[in-house]
Amino acid sequence: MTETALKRLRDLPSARLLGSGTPMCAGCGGLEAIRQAYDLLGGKTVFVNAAGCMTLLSIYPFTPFRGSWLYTAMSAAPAAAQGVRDALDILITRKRLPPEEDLSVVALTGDGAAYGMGLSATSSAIERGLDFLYIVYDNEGYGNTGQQYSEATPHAARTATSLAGFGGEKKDLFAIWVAHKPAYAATVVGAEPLDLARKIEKAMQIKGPRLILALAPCPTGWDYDHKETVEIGKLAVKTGVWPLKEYGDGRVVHSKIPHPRLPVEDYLRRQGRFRHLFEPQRDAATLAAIQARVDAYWEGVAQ
Ligand SMILES: Cc1ncc(C[n+]2csc(CCOP(=O)(O)OP(=O)(O)O)c2C)c(N)n1
Ligand code: SF4
Ligand SMILES: [Mg+2]
Repeated sequence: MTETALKRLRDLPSARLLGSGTPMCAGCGGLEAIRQAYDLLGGKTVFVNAAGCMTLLSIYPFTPFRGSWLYTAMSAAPAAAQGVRDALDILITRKRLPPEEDLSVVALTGDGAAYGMGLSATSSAIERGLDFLYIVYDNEGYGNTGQQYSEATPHAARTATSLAGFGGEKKDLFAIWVAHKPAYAATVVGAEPLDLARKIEKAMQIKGPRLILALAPCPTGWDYDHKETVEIGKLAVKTGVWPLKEYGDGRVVHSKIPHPRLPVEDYLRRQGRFRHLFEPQRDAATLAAIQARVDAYWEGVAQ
């Protein structure tokens, strides 16, 4: 990269150079999770990456991935993953690629693609039994374009397109995957690295459609100090807002049950996107409704 190009990247507001000279926000929880996953997945992979923050990791002709990387439209990652998988299989059948040099196909998208624009393509890919791992970094909004509301945005969170801060409920993508009976599905967060690593390793042993759904605390979109990413990720788990669980062999098992479960306020009040629930006066009704929904979820879980 030329000095001029590097200078232009360094001068981007709120951007920090990481690794390959990539402009990403400091404290990005999505990057935290993906980096940990990549340490295990390694270079024998083809990453099929739909438009979003993580497409900024690769700036032509540079990429931090040791394997291959392919950029797709927001809705198309699972369809592109099918094409890549088919191409690899054809090469192996024609003996142009030794089976031991086969690559794992990994779709990588944000929540805007996974919960919304790409959901139809995802459903079809699972239905066809496509052998791929789908990693979603869920920063609960269209982060790359300024944190607009997505179908993963939690109720009452302020976004660029829901100023009053009251949208619908966050869509349950894990449940949608489970309804398709995939080979494997799991939720993770970068702040719980052992749980994340165990689930990635498990997913790597299985063939078929597999989901790793990572909550991705986002200092820029969620409006908090970037130093707090790990703390906020841990609070998402300790308050029960982000249940850590996995699906396989026809049943869902929780990998971590928070005991005692902290009040959801401990998580919400750390983030500017929920500030209107506390200032200028406390919105007790909305806070109670959010707590009640989390309580209801855990009441249905064998403790
Ligand atoms: C069909 C389409 N509409 C809009 C865009 C512009 N766009 C690029 S990235 C992005 C946000 C994607 O959100 P998400 O999938 O959650 O990833 P994040 O940006 O949060 O990493 C949008 C809207 C696009 N690339 N394609
Ligand atoms: S906007 Fe959020 S998800 Fe995107 S790079 Fe910045 S911290 Fe990461
Ligand atoms: Mg997003």
